[in-house]
Amino acid sequence: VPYDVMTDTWVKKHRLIYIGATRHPFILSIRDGTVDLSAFKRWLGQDYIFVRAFVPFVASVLIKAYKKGDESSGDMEVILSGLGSLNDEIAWFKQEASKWGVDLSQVAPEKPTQDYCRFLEELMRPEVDYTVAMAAFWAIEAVYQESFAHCLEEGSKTPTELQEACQRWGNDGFGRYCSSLRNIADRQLEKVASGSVPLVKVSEDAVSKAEVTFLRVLEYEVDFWNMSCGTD
Ligand code: HMH
Repeated sequence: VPYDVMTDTWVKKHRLIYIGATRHPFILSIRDGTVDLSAFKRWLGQDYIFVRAFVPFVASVLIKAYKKGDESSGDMEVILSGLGSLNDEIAWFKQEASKWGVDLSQVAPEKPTQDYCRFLEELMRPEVDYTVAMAAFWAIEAVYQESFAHCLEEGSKTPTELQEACQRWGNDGFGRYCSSLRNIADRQLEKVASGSVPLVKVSEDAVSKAEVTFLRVLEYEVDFWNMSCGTD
């Protein structure tokens, strides 16, 4: 019987909140074509602010991967490709904002955006374990991948003008990138859980910290969608 990797265990154990983050009413409204366009514009402006804060977070994960000194793992290449897509993403946000008449220089971060960005800043600290940071990184990307892929599935009625946005995170390439992040996180969790790295006590602590961090990501994602809907 194949056993679950740690991230599978978490997703099963915290299934309700996971569904809450990946099948949120905002996403369901995009999928069924009833989305309020003012909600989409609000999401666009706030997510631009989030993505700008996400870049230094990903850079901090890259530094942790480098410091680990395991060149053969390929972790740095995966993370670096993520930074590359974020470069495209920022350009896309600017282009999309001008298409919708959203002036990004005038968008102020709302409370859920501020809180989420502050959480990212905490995770950037050098004391934060690579395993914990990788678990957060995977969860953040996976929520968007699963959410937007749902809007592109057979039978969805996503409006044409929103399909490009859904493609950004819902495409197969992004799905494979999320699987790579997940594999890195699971390999790290497996290593620390089995005590195959030194300082077993500290490492076990990293596993529970990583799980708590995963849960916090899901909560921040739900708050972010709620804000976009205007239901926060
Ligand atoms: C809020 N979560 C939020 N924004 C994003 N762009 C992603 C995740 C994925 O990059």
